[in-house]
Amino acid sequence: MAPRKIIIDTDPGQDDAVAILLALASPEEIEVIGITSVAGNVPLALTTKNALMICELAGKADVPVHAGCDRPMGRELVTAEYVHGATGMDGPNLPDPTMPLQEQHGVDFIIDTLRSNPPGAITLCPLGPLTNIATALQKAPDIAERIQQIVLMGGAYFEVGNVTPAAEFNIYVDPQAAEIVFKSGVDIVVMPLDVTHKALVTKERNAAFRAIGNAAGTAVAQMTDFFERFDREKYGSPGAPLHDPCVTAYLIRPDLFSGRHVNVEIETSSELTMGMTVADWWGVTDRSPNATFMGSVDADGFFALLTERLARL
Ligand SMILES: [Ca+2]
Repeated sequence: MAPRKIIIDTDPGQDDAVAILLALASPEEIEVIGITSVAGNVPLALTTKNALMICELAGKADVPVHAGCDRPMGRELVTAEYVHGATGMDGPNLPDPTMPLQEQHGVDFIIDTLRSNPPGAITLCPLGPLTNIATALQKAPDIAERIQQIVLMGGAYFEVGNVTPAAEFNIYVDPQAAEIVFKSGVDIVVMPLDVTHKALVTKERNAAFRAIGNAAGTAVAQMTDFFERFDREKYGSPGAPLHDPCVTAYLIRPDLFSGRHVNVEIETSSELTMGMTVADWWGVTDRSPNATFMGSVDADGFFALLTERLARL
């Protein structure tokens, strides 16, 4: 089978970095035709720089990287340096990137790529706030039916919020964008906190990354060393969740994940629950299902896949 063509839309972010490395290490299953950056974990200038650094770390300086939107559609930008550090990717000491940033805006790259490929050929993989994807859908509504699938990290239901009591960070930062995406009619797969909080980097799993011995494995171990202190303190969990790599792992091994095809609506008006993903898990409404909302992951299988693939870089 030909590899799946994807655009990764991202706000790196240590866990974004791991997600991108996994994709770039898996050319049999995934062809990364471009990366678009968005403001989220840190401001756009930093997420863009980090995206370039990750490509170079993977030895893939030929992947086109495009800078996208620098702020949410309807709100002030909220960032998360308290989780990811001042650079957004604290931990390893990576060199400044030398590969070029593409001139074209990320949103236009998404639109042009979808229009110039056959319908159903391109999957979008958003790992941050949905600003670029929603802006593209708004600017070029014709692209919706050309998107094969959107596989995204965002939201939460049983785990509820990580940035407010009700909302997960990516959706909270740009709820208006999320609403546009979830109402787009595109086939959507969601990796919420319900899944990602089951993908914890324990000491043993991080030791396995370190033991790979290549630059990518070492950098991933150092990133995890940095951000796990936050989750240990906050949740008392045995390690940090690896949120975004669930998206790229799904493209390689969908069998590792299970969930339900349900209706998901985004709260955009209540300050108290702004950005909440209201997932009709129990089917208590007659609202039409619009997303496959994942609920669990085979964590051992997930980490075995990650370790095996990072060793290829
Ligand atoms: Ca992210």
